[in-house]
Parts: sequence; structure tokens; C-alpha cells
Amino acid sequence: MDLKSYIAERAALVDKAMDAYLPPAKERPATIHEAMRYAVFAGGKRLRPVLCLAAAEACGGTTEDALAPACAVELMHTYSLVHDDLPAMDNDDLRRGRPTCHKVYGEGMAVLCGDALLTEAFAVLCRTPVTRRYSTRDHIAELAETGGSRRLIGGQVMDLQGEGQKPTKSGLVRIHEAKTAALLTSSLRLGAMTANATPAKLAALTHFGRQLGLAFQVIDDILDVTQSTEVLGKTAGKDQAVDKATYPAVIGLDASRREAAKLTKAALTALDPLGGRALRLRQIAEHLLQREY
Ligand code: GRG
Repeated sequence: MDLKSYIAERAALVDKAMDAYLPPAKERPATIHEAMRYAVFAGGKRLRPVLCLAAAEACGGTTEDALAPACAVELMHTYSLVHDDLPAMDNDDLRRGRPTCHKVYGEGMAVLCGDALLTEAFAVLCRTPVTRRYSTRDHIAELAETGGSRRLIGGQVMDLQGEGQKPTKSGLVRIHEAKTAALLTSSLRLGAMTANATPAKLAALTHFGRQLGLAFQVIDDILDVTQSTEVLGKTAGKDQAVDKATYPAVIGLDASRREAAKLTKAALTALDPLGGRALRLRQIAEHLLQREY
């Protein structure tokens, strides 16, 4: 199966599972459930859940066992996008090619929608099958640490506080480790946990996730400069317009491209201990380097 079909097949499985986990759109109070579904089923790439499933596979596990954490990481990711788009944060009108959640449902409802998605992420995560090495407590600790003030929230704080200041490369790396790489890494680790992965395999995936996450963010920064709003499904050129700290702004476009290639190479090397079963993870890393949106 080619990678495109592999990703599409797994994304469809994740969508079906999230559809079953989330309250129906008509369940009262209907507005919040509609808003949650509006944000979740908006055509995202489903990168984090696909990484979760591919990591389970790389460690000898099954898609079925890794479906709950795959959905949980996508729900946490969607919450972060809904809140990030709010006027008090990045103030964006367009996400995944559609008006942002607060544009459709209002700011108060978008705040609640993000809160509900974050909470639901943990409810869904609790469905993850336990293994000899990893308990529900381990799953919860993994995602809670990533969602908390040391990672996702902390990264957002560093980002907000960095506005209007001269960015440095090390500052950028700190923000992106927390904002982007942490959730990618937890997606991989949670998938691996469902396969009862050894600590050595978890460590290899942690290293892979960090390099892949940083590469993903460098590419995201490049695309913001080089792509159109139509292709991206979100406002292009936004970073420059608000003088945001980005790789192209700090090291230039060509050096950013070289940096993305270097990080991807390091990510691929990190997978060596996993052998042939990590084929899909390797293909995904190579594919992300070439992505156009
Ligand atoms: C908790 C409010 C809050 C924020 C935490 C993760 C984050 C910080 C904010 C989300 C917005 C953002 C620019 C994150 C950086 C990572 C990134 C490039 C996200 C976009 O991910 P894609 O491209 O999106 O995978 P799709 O729409 O395809 O799922």
C-alpha cells in the first residue's frame, strides 16, 4: 500500500472512532456538541493520530489497540487550535479552510468547545488497553505532562511573551519543542505503550519525535512564507505580518530548508533501533519534509 492510501485509511479509522466517542451533534446542549464536531471534523491532516498508530505498528502492536490514544491526541490538538485562533491569542479567522470556531459559534462557545475537547481527550484516553508495562495512569501522565504548563501551554506562553522581542534560534527551539514537538512525541509514545514497547524503544521514539516535531515546525514556518492561503487552509503570511518569531525570520529561507532536511535526517537515524517495522514512520518523516500544506 502506498503512503497516501496508508494515511487515508488510518485517518478514516480515527474519524470513525472519534465520531463514536464524541456526543452526537443533537445531544443537549446541542450548540457545544455541534461546535466540537465542527472543529474536529474540519479536514485536518490527522498527523498525530497516524503517528500514534504507526508507532504502535513499529513496536509490534495493533491499530485497534492504539485507536483510543490516537483519538485522544487529535482531540487535544484540536482544542489547542480552537484556543490558539481566539482573538486573545493568534486571532485568526480561517482554520482548515473554514471560518474558525469562534467566528461561527462566538468566543464564549469557542472557549468552552476547547475546554470540552481537552476534557474529552482524557475520557477517550482512559479507554486505552493496558499492557504489562503501561497502566492507565502512565497514559494519563504522558498526555497531562504534554498538555500542561511545561510543554503545550508553556510553549504558547513563551510565544506570546516573545512577541515584539528579537528572537534567537535557541529561543525558537525551546518554543517549538514545547508547542509542536511535545504532542507529536506523546502521540508516538502512547502508540508504542499500547504495544508494550521496551523503554529503549520508547526512548528511540522520543528522540524521533523531537527531531520530527522541530522539522515539522520549520517546514510550517517555510510554508507560511511560500504558500497561499487557499493551499494552506489558514491565513498565509500571518507570521511575517505580526512579526512572529519564525525560522525564516531568524535564519533565512534557504538555511531554514537546510535545517528541515538536517532535522529529518536526524529523525530517521533515531529510528534505527526499531528496524524494518518502522518503515511507515520513516516514510511519514520523508513525506513531511516534502509537504506543500
Ligand atoms: C493551548 C492555546 C494553546 C496552545 C498551545 C499547540 C499550540 C500551543 C497552538 C496551536 C497552534 C499552532 C500554530 C501550533 C503549532 C503546531 C502546528 C504547526 C499546528 C498545526 O498542525 P497541523 O498542520 O494542523 O497538523 P491540521 O489542521 O492539519 O491538524
